[in-house]
Amino acid sequence: MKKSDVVKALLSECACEPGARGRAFAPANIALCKYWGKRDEELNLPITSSLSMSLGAWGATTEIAPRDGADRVWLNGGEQRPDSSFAARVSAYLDLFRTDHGFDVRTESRVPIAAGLASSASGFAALVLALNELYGWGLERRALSILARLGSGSACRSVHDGFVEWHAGSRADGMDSFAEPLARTWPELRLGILEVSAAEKAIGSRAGMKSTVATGALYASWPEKVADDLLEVHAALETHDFERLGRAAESNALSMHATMLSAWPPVLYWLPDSVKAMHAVWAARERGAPVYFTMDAGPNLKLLFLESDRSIMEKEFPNMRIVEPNEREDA
Ligand code: 2P0
Repeated sequence: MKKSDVVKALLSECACEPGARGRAFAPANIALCKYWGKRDEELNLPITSSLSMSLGAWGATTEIAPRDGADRVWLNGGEQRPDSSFAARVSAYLDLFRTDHGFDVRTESRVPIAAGLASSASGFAALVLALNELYGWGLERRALSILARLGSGSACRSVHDGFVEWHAGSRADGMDSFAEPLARTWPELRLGILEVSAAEKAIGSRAGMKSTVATGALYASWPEKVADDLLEVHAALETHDFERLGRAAESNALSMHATMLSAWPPVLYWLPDSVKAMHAVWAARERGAPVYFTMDAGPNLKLLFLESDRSIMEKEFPNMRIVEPNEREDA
């Protein structure tokens, strides 16, 4: 099945003619239980479910308008060359929706692109929400989540705020593979970004994932690990048990990286300073600071802690940037 078949099915009753412009914001998200591995690469259908937390005002705002001629794509005020990977990916995605015109697409992103800080997630989610405005589709979140997934898997979680679960689904057309927000909230939960490097990573997550699934000797154990961790995270969110949450998230992230290390050629996103930072987290925990980390397809650490421990954390990690997941900035 092709992406265009899914689009056709979801938009069969929607207008094809764009309005004057659409504009929307979508938050980045950090997975507490990770998505790593696809059962369908065309539709970005995952092998397992995953669970994330959206990052409030940290995300992308996208404005889109139709234009005559070729697409023009801007990122943070700078026009991107049409053959750049960013513009090419945006244009290829827009091919799914356009008739015979181009688009003017302007994205302002508050997250470093390609440094494992989920920039494609907020970018594609904001683009889909902006398209929904532009065309006046009036689609429900479930359909928007599916459309966002066609751009980037993790983007399907960024159409929601708060804690979000992406159901893996089992259908070949992916109509049961979408994200839903959880009813649970946890206003005291904080995320600290420990940036080790903002440089573009050597291997993209798409290629890293594919290679891990194809060759990772440990990958067979991953679905069971995710199933266990999802139960743990749900239970921890129900009872606001921070240590249970932190342990499940940290263990899930390290297990994901273990599957990558078992691939050939090996996939390793860590830099020496990433390992140093992990030891710093464990040392802080030994000293009694309730802090855990998670990591994505990049060298940076994301620390989980509670607002009540903010001053201890600021002392332990003076370079950390704190994200308040409940702070919201509307477009
Ligand atoms: C996640 N990551 O759950 C995991 C953890 C990275 C590590 O989702 O190929 O950019 O576009 O579906 O969504 C990054 O992968 O990959 C990702 P595609 P995506 O957040």
